[in-house]
Amino acid sequence: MAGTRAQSGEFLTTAQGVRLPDTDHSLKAGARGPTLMEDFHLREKITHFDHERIPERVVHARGAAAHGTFQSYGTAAAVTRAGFLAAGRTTPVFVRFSTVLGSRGSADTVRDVRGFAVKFYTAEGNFDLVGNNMPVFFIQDGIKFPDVIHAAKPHPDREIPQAQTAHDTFWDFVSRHTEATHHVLWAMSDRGIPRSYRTMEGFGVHTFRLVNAEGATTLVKFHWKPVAGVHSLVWEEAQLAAGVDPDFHRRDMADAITAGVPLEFELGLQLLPDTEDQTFEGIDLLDPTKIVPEELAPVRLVGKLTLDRNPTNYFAETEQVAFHTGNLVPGIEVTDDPLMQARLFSYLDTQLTRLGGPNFTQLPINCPHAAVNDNLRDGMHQTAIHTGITPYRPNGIDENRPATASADDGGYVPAPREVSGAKTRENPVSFGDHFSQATMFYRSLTPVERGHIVAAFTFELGKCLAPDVRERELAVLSEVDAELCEQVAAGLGLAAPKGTPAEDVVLSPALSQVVAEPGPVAGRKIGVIADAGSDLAGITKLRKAVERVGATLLVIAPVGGVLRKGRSRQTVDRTLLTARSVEFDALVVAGATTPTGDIRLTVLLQEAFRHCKALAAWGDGVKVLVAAGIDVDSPGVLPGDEVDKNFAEVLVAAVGLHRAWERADLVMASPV
Ligand code: HDE
Repeated sequence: MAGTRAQSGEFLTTAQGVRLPDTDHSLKAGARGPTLMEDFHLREKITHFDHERIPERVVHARGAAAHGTFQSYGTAAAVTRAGFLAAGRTTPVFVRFSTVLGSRGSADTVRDVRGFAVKFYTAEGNFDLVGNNMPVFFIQDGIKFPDVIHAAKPHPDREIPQAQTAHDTFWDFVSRHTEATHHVLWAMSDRGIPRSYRTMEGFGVHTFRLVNAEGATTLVKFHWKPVAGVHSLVWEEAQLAAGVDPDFHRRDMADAITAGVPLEFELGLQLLPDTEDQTFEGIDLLDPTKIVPEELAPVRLVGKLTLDRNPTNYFAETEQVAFHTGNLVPGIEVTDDPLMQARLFSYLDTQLTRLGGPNFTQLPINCPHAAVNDNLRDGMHQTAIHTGITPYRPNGIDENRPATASADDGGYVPAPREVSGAKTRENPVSFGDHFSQATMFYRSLTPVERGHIVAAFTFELGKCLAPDVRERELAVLSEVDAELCEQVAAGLGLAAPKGTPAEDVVLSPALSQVVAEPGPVAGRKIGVIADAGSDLAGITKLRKAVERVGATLLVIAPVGGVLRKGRSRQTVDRTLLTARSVEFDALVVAGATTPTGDIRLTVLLQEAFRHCKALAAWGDGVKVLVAAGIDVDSPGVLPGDEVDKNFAEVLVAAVGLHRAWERADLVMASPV
């Protein structure tokens, strides 16, 4: 087997299987002499190393992935004949999350769109749902993709800045290309800086077409709903994390899976009638800059995705996985969305460069679990040893095998559709509305979320050097919402232009991610600050309580090692040198902890306070909060006497609310 071959046997060998006595010294003419050309081991070792890298993805280069399963509820069986959505089916999956703009080694927490690509290894062949964590896109026609990406990537002269849109060329482009406005609003919202891959929604973006067993069609938008709720970082936290832990999201996912806390998402469908004009309630379903509000078309849950196994090898799996929007199974079809149509070409094409030829489907991670019997032959990196002499049809020598499959045999037979039209390069008129849904998105959010959008625009445009770029984007914002435009303009010290934003938009409260009731806390991290004098038995009690709900407790102490008190022991996970508040969803000071007067402790607590995270302390630990300048009467600050059931419950509920947003006005830097 290709996957295991390189690591079989007891001894270190060459690639040819010859056992090696020494891999640390090259073969030389004398200890101080020149290296000999005949050293085949040296040449093989260096040659292979020289070629270890493949081109990174032109977009979505930075990513992390996990294996898992998709369990169908069977609730979609009436609308699609896709076998993996039938009742009782479990399908293996591989999911890769990514940022879009950054290079492979860039930071996870930058402001960007996140990729959410799912490969279902179904019994009918691979189905790839190559989505994002935002439901709309910057462009309506795939022919513009090189333009938007060239504008968003680092400037070509100096290759600056890395992994972000806060620079002139991006804003130059989107301020002139106003169909991007809705997506830009999403990118500037909290959705651009997710807390974790487990707290992101996912979207297929385009409208797809489902076909059922009788041939009836339904249009559909795919959604992934995170069981953990939708939560984000705050901007300062995202910036800090990019330096403190550039692997923030991939570490979070891998650690949680290792700890037995899988990532969970439910697949949801918005079902829309397949009408002649392919619109719904006036919304053009072929326009990828538009959503269908959930209030108009509910998201029906049809199955659950559980990611519970880390890849064994990053390169072999996460790097070499090749997604393709054209990997479809019977019962799921594409529509004429011109963005999607271009993608159908791009995803196959890009692998030829990235994976070095046409045989990448033979890589273990890309191999379908369904039987493969194609007539594709030869090419770079062919690993199969095909038998027979008839890779063509029709053939008589092999009785015309392999046979073609009818729909009844499970063949992919598209639903027949009339297509006609004069050749033209133009958009339908309905694609001309660039602002109304951006307005809907902005106004549907809570004040704190709107404040984050204002701050994000003010930050990003503040990084643009060309005055006309800032002014033109303000003109765009004036068409979205006057308050938004005025606040950003004030932050930039510019006059706010007057626009004509839509006044009558119907809001969609489902777009907000602020919760009123505590949600699940599985996968969250709670840091407990302690020292040798602390109530270590209390920490044990708290650990049990938070682990019961799937969260992790980490002990932070002035120095490393093990804290001991009486019969209690606590291993130190982080020290004041290695801990930074961004790693934790809540901080707790253990009872009887002595304030160290260490500025790093003050910074740790103050940062968590600024970022509206839950802060708790019991017993004398409360004094540590006070010494760090924390007002213990503030919302989300939870002093207690000891670790009892109530203390733990109140803490878990506060983490479940994600943030004490009531504190936001007090502590978050205002954009203006
Ligand atoms: Fe992609 N996109 N894309 N994209 N995309 C790629 O394929 C492309 C678009 C998305 O984890 C590339 O194998 C074009 C929308 C994800 O491996 C490339 C257009 C959405 C990933 C490509 C789009 C996406 C990619 C780069 C406009 C959300 C990462 C490497 C017509 C619905 C998949 C690769 C992974 C990757 C092209 C637009 C999502 C070059 C031409 C819209 C999640 O083929």
